[in-house]
Amino acid sequence: MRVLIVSANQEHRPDPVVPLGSLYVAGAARAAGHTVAFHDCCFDGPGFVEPLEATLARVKPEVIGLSMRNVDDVAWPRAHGWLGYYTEVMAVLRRAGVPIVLGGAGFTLFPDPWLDALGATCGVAGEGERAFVGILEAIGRGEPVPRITSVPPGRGDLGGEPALDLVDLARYFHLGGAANVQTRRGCSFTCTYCTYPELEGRRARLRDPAVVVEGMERLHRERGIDHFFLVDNVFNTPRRHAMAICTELIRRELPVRWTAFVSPKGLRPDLLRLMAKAGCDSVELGTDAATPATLAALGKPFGVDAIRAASDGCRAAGIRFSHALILGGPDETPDTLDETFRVIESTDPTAVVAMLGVRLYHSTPLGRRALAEGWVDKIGLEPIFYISPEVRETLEPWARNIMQTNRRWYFPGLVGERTERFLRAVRRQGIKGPLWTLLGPPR
Ligand code: B12
Ligand code: SF4
Repeated sequence: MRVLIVSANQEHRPDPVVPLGSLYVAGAARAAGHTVAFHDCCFDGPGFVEPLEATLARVKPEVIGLSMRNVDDVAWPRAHGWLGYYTEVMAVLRRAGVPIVLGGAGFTLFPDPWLDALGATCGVAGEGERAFVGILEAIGRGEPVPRITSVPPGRGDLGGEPALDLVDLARYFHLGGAANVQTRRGCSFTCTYCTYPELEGRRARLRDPAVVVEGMERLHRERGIDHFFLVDNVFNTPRRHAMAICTELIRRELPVRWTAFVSPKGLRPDLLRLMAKAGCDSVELGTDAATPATLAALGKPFGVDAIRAASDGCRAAGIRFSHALILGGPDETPDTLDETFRVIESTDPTAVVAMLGVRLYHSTPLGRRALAEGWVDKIGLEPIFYISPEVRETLEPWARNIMQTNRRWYFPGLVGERTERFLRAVRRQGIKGPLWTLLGPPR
């Protein structure tokens, strides 16, 4: 069957990111014997219609898969949603007159609302590799397909390879500063606002370290990629897997740098040293909050001591680190905001990336509580944020004040066009790795 997969994502903040998920799905469809073409809208901007029409005319697909990574930018108060844009993409795709299958993380979080809004044939909620191939087979046999194929979290197929040859990886590397790699899926923690367990399941599922590192080595050898972003939700759990990945990188003496998300929980100095030896030069700590009250309200599995220890461990290992924070959530008060600032500053991070308010999803404990207790009437495609009543009026001015006086504090919801232009210009100079490494004072 002739299949076209369209990656709609056009978000360039903080960087354009390789559409890894849809490439896994494309790889699975190709491995199942289908002829797969890929159309990437990422760099087409508002003029995306013409190139998309040209691809439809050239490929003449029998089935289209539309990948929807982002619903919005989760960046209050700016908070930009993508519903209008996806509607325009669908209007073009519909003209092909063939079945359209929706998928991706953004779709998985709101399958019914998306299908209602966009009127596609059907969608896959969850990991798409096996489910998409199943849908192609059913369509090929002329059988009806369910409106939503739900893949239970954690039950996807981790065996395949992403079809990286179908995208312009060099352009992503140049403008985004990294290529993506996934070494595992799943998270067993229970942070109250987080969608990751719904997207990836609660049990860690591991890729073979030798296969992961071999893929990195190939990209380095054949395409000169020397910086990777590990998209694993928490790289340092399970610890033995993280160590196995590092050991394999060291064994192959791969001269690459990489960045990963890590949790302060159990981030021990020996692992950090091994990560540094294996090429890790920066980590994003999923700190979220830094007072006992707000850490508890977000369900974080660690305390302030762990935040300090993790920060010290990064510094000792020579790894630059940022704290990712979510400010203004449950139990936030003016005092906890100030305390968070003090604690975070005392760890002397390279940078702080702080979201304001908590984007609500109906599948998370916090979203369910918000609906049950009447904090909000509805959670849907237009981003809606929980902000603690005690800081509702003061959160934004508090953050603006910090932004003006502290270079290393970065608020995606507030950042101005000037800073963004600067960061884009820096990227074009060939700087690799996450841009937050450039925010703080020179070291
Ligand atoms: C790593 C990551 C990042 C990294 C990316 C680094 C990089 N170089 O790639 C960074 C930190 C930069 C980042 C930034 C952002 N991110 Co992010 N990110 C993630 C994360 C943890 C993993 C994404 C990933 O690569 N997954 C691996 C692939 C294999 O999985 P997948 O894409 O989901 O694909 C599978 C399925 O979705 C499905 N599928 C995908 N496409 C298709 C197509 C079809 C047809 C079918 C059937 C199925 C299908 O099958 C795939 C394989 O199983 C997810 C959360 C998560 N756990 O998924 C959030 C997530 C995708 N990000 C999110 C957001 C919002 C953002 C930002 C907008 C935040 C911000 N303001 O900075 C930016 C946008 C960046 C951009 N340019 O798009 C949201 C999107 C939901 C939403 N509210 O919109 C998520 C879901 C997190 C969340 N809040 O719940 N992100
Ligand atoms: S915030 Fe991080 S540690 Fe917590 S559930 Fe989500 S992915 Fe897991």
